Amino acid sequence: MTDPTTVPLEPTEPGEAGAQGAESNPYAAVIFDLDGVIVHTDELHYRAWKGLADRLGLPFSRTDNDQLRGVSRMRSLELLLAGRADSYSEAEKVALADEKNKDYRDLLNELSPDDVSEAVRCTLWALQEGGYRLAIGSSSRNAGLILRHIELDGWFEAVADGSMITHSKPDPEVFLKAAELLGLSPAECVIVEDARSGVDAALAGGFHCFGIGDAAGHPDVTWAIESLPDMLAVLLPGKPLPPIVY
Ligand code: B16
Ligand code: MG
Repeated sequence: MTDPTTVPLEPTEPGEAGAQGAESNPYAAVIFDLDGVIVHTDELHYRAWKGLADRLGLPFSRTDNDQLRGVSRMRSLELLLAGRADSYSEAEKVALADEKNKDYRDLLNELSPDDVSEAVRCTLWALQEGGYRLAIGSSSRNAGLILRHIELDGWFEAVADGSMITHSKPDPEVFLKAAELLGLSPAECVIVEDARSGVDAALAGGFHCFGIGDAAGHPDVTWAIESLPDMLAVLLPGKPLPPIVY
């Protein structure tokens, strides 16, 4: 990960108070992206989109699926249809997106608490113990359902999802909504994202942002991390990594 000692923790507009045990920074809350950060649904999205593409006789690869991270459902459909998008009416496109979503929600039944890594559980536990408030900022309209399947719904004080916004990432709307639900300013919240469009959204909203996976390669991300517990070195400096709790 990026050495936190080389990344100045100087917010442009400091908040009033950091979390307990983190007096050296201004953050009171952590807003997590869901898909790709808390749980990996890429393969389930792939299977649902691939089924639709096959029925339409269109090519769709896992590499194509990677391009849809953080992208809204309707925008994802436009990308899948590519040059053929104009052959469908708006009503037909909505019906196609609904068809994919029905298959995807059926596939979500495969998700269980076992799909949440120990690294994720450990990080959430440590942040909560350290006094941070936790929230979700996800483009997915299925965020609530996913959280229920993985049984983490009780961990997040606020959940802003795709059903509450008109503009998807890279627009900052979903993160601003999460901050609003928490009653905090962007300077008091830090974002965790796996998609480059999500990092753009965070920065556009005035948030500092951890990038993991593909987002770690974003040139402007505040901190690039390899695994989720790496963020604890920044948010809970000097504290030993807690034991895995589940
Ligand atoms: P849905 P995130 C995003 O969630 C996914 O990364 C993206 O692949 C998906 O197209 C989008 O949600 C919309 O999802 O069809 O369930 O509404 O990464 O922002 O948590
Ligand atoms: Mg994501």
